[in-house]
Amino acid sequence: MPPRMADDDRKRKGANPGDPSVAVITKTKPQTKRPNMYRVLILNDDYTPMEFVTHVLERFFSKDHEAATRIMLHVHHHGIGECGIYTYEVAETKVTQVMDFARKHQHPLQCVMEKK
Ligand code: TYC
Repeated sequence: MPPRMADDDRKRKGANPGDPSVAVITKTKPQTKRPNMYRVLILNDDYTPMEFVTHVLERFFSKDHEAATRIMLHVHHHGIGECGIYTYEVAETKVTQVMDFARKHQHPLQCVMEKK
């Protein structure tokens, strides 16, 4: 003799996984993954003119003159500083633009990116 069940349990017993009469509702994962972000940094050196670095920050990182000067002086005093945070391809483009521009003007300014 099968063991006696409560009414609720007996009702639930009817349909089982694999039973074609059972509609399975699958939860789809919300597609809200954030992209990896990359910090673009400039490095200090002894030769690149301060005004050139300030200009680079205005031209390629859309900083106003005050913000650009503040970042340039931070790099001058601390050796390295953040220009902005971007997705991989944007960060890569910024680094290339800065390096090409510095080379064109024969300045040793270095620009790198690092994963956040
Ligand atoms: N140290 C440079 C100078 O005295 C100025 C400078 C600032 C250079 C920031 C690079 O990323 C830099 N002329």
